[in-house]
Amino acid sequence: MSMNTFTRLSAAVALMAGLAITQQAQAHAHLEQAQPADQSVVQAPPRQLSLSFSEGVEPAFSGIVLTDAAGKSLTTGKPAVAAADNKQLLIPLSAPLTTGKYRVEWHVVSVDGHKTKGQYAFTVK
Ligand SMILES: [Cu+2]
Repeated sequence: MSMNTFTRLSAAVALMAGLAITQQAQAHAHLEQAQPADQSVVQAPPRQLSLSFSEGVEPAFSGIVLTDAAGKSLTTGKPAVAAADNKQLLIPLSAPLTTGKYRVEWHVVSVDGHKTKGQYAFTVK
């Protein structure tokens, strides 16, 4: 194999690897929208948290940790996906949230088996 062929082959392999990584990143479940939304201030305490992802998620392997301003984690209901949309993860709240700031740390496994996580915060007025 001449040096020139080797260089071109290496470039082609590097390009394909790059494309594969890009496609994989796009297939992961990213949080697109939340209700209550990130950095929002809601007047009425929400009855549930709704998280909309870019991909379908597996509710059995997905969930959140909800913490109050003092950093105490609160008990939440069992995560489920919306009946007509497995991209939407719903977490019922067992008790109404009192006034204050809350942090949501989420983790999901998308239908392709990839794990993603993140966090956001909202305030109940
Ligand atoms: Cu993925």
